Amino acid sequence: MLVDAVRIAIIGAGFAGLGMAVRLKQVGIDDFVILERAQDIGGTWRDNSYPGCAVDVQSHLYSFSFAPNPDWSHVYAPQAEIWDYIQTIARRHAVLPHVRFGHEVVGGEWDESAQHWVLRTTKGEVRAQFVVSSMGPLSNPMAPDIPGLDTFAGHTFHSARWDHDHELAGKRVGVIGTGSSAAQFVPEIQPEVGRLTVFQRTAHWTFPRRNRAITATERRLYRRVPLLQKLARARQYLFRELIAFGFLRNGRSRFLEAIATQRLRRQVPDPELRAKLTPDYALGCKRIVVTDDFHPALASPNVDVVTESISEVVPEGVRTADGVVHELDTLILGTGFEVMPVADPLCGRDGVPLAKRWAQRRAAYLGTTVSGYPNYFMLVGPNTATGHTSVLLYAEAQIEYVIQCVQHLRHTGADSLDVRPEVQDAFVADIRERLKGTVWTGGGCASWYLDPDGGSSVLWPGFTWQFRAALRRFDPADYRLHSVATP
Ligand code: N01
Repeated sequence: MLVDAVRIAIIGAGFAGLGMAVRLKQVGIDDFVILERAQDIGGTWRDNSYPGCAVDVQSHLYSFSFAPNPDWSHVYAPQAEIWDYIQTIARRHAVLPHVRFGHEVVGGEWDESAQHWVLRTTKGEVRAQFVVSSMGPLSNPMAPDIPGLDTFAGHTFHSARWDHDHELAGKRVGVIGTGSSAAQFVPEIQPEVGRLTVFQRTAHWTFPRRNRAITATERRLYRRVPLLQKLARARQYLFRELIAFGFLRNGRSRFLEAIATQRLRRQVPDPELRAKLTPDYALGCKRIVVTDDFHPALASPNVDVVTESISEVVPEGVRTADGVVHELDTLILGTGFEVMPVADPLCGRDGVPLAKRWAQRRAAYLGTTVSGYPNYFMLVGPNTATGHTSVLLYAEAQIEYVIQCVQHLRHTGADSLDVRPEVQDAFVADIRERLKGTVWTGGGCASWYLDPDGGSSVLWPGFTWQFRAALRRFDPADYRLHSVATP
């Protein structure tokens, strides 16, 4: 069995993992590998290629501050361009030679005596002093738990694994789900399909997107005067931080809801359909769908929005609770993803896999380190998202924190650090307390943000600047340091 011994093993060559690699290179750390299960880099921006796939946070903000791109074609760049950006920065910073493709991490243990991780991958063993897990918070598509799904006689696929060889023109197409993904691909396929049946379990609040092309003059200016691009990014950042004000208190954002309701009235003239599309919970409770064309597409003559709950899938199509069978040729699942690190297979000091430890609720210190898992870091781990802004703001803060940890061990000569359990517990208790006063836990909705007990181990209950401030300075007092010589 192949044994690779490195200082740092990064799991996942998606946006965050590659960002980590670029920053390691920039600070002069070269002794690392990126273990990637697929045959190409890009993570979610490689896998999600459905029609209309694009970012719903402005691209100047949805990119790394240390790798600005003055050439974004649109305010909200399409998937191909984001994937290209990821590939460009990976090439420019020479991180591709570090990527081990086809290496899926299937398990791993912390070796206490040697003070390093032993990772088991599908291509052999990798030993590393540090592990940075950047497996993506939403990387594994989730099929809905609907009886009979595999009995469907037509063709089925998930939005995150779009079947581009499957012809939709003129077909009877069903879509399950009305979240951010469906809101992007439904307007694209609606004009071409014969009949579109959209199964909606919960109405989502939407918000204007107003995408536009960035002119050649603007791009030239951004190239010549980088400060202008920084200012554009700062403006977008501040605007999104303002939105967070509404989410951090448990009340209704009447102003934003009024904007969304007015728009729905303009876009959907039919009162019956409008009633179906009007949410009955506070805006922000579920992730807001940023779109201008989803509701107009649903109001098109060849579309039915079905709100009866689905009872089963049958060979002919989908049967709803009222007994109606909606006959279909193709069924597209826009049903979202497994949430976060439940997939993480590494075992800590006590031999318990993280996935098992977190079966009920995920817990980490600063969303980044986990007590009992020495030298283990997560990017976009628990409580590192707010849904209103760029997740890369969180990832970048974590990347810098990881670098500080690695450098601290080098300076002190210690081999490992492990967050003190009492520090982690106090942090998690504080997060839980602060979440109680937010729209996410009190806004009257069910969402993938929530844990079974009604709390959330996904969301950060504050502004992004608070998260960044919390991670700005690594405090050794939060950790126990070990070395082989002095256990
Ligand atoms: O998934 P979702 P998504 N029966 O989980 C429904 C990111 N993203 O792929 O609301 C019937 O939001 C479910 O219904 P309900 C972004 O973070 C980003 O759309 O649970 N329906 C819902 O309508 C986003 O939040 C971009 O009642 C079922 C839908 O399926 C995240 O990815 C673009 C069901 C799932 O919505 C996920 O978005 C796209 C069932 N059994 C996505 N199970 C950007 O632009 C689920 N549903 C960055």
